[in-house]
Amino acid sequence: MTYVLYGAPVSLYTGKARAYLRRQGIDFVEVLPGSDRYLEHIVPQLDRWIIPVLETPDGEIVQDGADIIDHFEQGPGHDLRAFDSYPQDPTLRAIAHVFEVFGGEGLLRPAMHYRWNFDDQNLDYLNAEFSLLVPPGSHDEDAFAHNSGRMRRAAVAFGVVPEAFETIEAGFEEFLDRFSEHLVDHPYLLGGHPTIGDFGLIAALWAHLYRDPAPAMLIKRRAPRVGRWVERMTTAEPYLHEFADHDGSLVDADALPTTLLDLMRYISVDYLPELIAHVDAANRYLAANPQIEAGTNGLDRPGDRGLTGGRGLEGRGTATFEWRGMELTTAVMPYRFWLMQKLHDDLAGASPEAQMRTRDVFRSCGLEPWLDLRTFRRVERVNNLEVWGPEET
Ligand SMILES: N[C@@H](CCC(=O)N[C@@H](CS)C(=O)NCC(=O)O)C(=O)O
Repeated sequence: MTYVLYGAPVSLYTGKARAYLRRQGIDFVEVLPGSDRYLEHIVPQLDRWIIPVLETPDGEIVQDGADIIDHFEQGPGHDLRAFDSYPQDPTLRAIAHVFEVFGGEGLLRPAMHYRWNFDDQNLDYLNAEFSLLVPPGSHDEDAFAHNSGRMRRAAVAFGVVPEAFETIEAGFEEFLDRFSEHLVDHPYLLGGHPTIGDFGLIAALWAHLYRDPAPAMLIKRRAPRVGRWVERMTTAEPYLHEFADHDGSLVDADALPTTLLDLMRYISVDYLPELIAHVDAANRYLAANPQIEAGTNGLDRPGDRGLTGGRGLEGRGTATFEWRGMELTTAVMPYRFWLMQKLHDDLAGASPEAQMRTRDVFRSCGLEPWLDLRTFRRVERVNNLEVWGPEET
């Protein structure tokens, strides 16, 4: 028996888990979510349709990209991986955590925009690719209309509205330029090997932005180095070329590359305002709903992932914030708090000196508030669902 990854080429979050397994040299096979095995064996255990899911050789089921990574980094698969994906240095580790959240969550806006608002270039491709999400033979126009309609509504919930299109594009081009600059001297975000920061970034950058026709062309034309990083992140063998002589070490936390600091500054503008607004909205919601029992998410359909359930912009579970000179309203996702807590927990375990140094770095990039954002109740994951923990005392 080997590991089985249930996922699909077109899925953003599958890409994170797949890149991790490949870079770490872990033996696995990928099985589609339209397969009998997924529908009859996995869905009943999770009580919802969601990818990625890892099935271990022991039959354990792990849902969620970050949990799949932690199965190897901190769990029973520890001996199988090739390198630490969490940097030992507390400052580098905190930075890696930021990019994990930004890559999977902050880059969702361009990922959804470039997928769903370029129909001339993308639609035939997406129609073909979406056939892999459903049981063989069941893909037709209606199935695609249904699934793509849901995804277009999800895009709106992430802030992809016509007034924002131009700003999303300008922002993503700036990101590509900054990341390209950084990749002149570094094969990966933090130096000689990938970290969870890279695995976060590859989520949006693989399935949507490097594979879908419209953004793929943009990356190839504007940012070939980013394209090569994507390829480097998605092969099993070393793919280093111009970095063949790199010693594989991570950057010096006391002398961080200015190109990395520039990327962090980018995140402070592009994503931090949203995260602050989401934490605020969640705290108001938690204050108004003290009846939610610890260990549950209080939703009618516990498998829903928005703060108040549902999938679209349904009024209550949203936050409105200033973003690049405009007002944006997006759906609040507790999953992001759970990822953010990992930074807080790790940093709390570091020495006072390391905490101070990290704070100085974050302050210099406008990211200091990230270190202090807390929801009144922690987000926990129980039975592969995000739930609220007890009230903090
Ligand atoms: N944070 C989650 C997110 C997973 C997720 O949103 N997966 C998408 C596909 S990329 C999905 O299964 N969506 C199903 C749906 O929305 O019904 C993870 O990494 O597992």
